[in-house]
Amino acid sequence: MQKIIGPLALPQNERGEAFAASNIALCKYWGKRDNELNLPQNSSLSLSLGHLGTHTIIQANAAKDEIYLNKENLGPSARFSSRLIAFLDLFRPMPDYFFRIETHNNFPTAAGLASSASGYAAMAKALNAFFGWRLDDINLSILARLGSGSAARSVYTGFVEWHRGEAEDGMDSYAEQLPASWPELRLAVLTVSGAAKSIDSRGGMRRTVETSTLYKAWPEKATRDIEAIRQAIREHDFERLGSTAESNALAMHATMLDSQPAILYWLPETVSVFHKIWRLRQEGVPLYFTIDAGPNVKILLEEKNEGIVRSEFCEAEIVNPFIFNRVNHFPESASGERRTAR
Ligand code: 2P0
Repeated sequence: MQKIIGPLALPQNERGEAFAASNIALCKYWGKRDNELNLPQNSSLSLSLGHLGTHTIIQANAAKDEIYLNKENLGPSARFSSRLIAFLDLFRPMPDYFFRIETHNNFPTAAGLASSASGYAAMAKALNAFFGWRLDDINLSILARLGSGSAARSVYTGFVEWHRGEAEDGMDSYAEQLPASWPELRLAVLTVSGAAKSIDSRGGMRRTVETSTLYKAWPEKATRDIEAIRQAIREHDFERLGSTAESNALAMHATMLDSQPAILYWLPETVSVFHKIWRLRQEGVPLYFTIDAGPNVKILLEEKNEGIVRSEFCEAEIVNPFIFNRVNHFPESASGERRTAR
């Protein structure tokens, strides 16, 4: 940590403010080689979720940390707060220094999007603005990773690769934006259930690494897939992109199913969506899916097929991952650190 921010010091500004977009991995991060530093077993590659993400404001506070999530004042014992407070402890200039955090997700929590990804990326950026560290994106990505692995990728927009790295201290495990744009690409977020998961990603990953015999094959599969996805992005080859992402997601879930006890995040409705996508594909509509540690499905599609997706999946929210340069994410908020909204 000190390698990045130097000795702990008081903030240079009255407040820090930032936005970070959520992301969905096309080649997944599943399994850690270091549970403290969130160092992954394999590199991963994601697509950002356009205007969907987290906006965070940090200020100093007297007496205690105060944390507001979507305008609700959470107590210190809430799970969200205790995890965030542990992260903030890394940056506290002295033990009796406290923060006031206001964080707001502009996507429904029930949508099953990874709020820790955009949440810790926005937090790292807001801390950077508050303390006046002037960190570059690579160092911000390392800080965000300490809060949540997938947050390393949410520091950026568009296509992002998080390098696994080799170093024990994690200084080479950070994300970078790929120099690529794909304006016709769309992602449809399909909420199957907003119910809480039986096991969170962190616990699910740990159990998979410790007990799944299939997991041995995962890092090699992910390495092959990430190369195929990079090539598909370079060539704008939608079928290759979609089929590799779908296969990668299914392989990740196969390792979960092979865990002891088995982990199954899917609901019957999830599987029905898979069948519907496969049927539509057989009928000539190029749609592919990916799915994280939950029951909700994300559909990869091209702009020309938006109409079909809207009529077949009327509850889907379609996002344009490359729209971030045209959207004012939080019109009600004051100006501040908005580097993702450039
Ligand atoms: C991903 N997921 O690549 C994978 C795919 C879920 C399935 O990253 O323990 O919340 O905070 O590092 O980042 C979710 O795990 O886990 C995740 P921690 P995180 O997006």
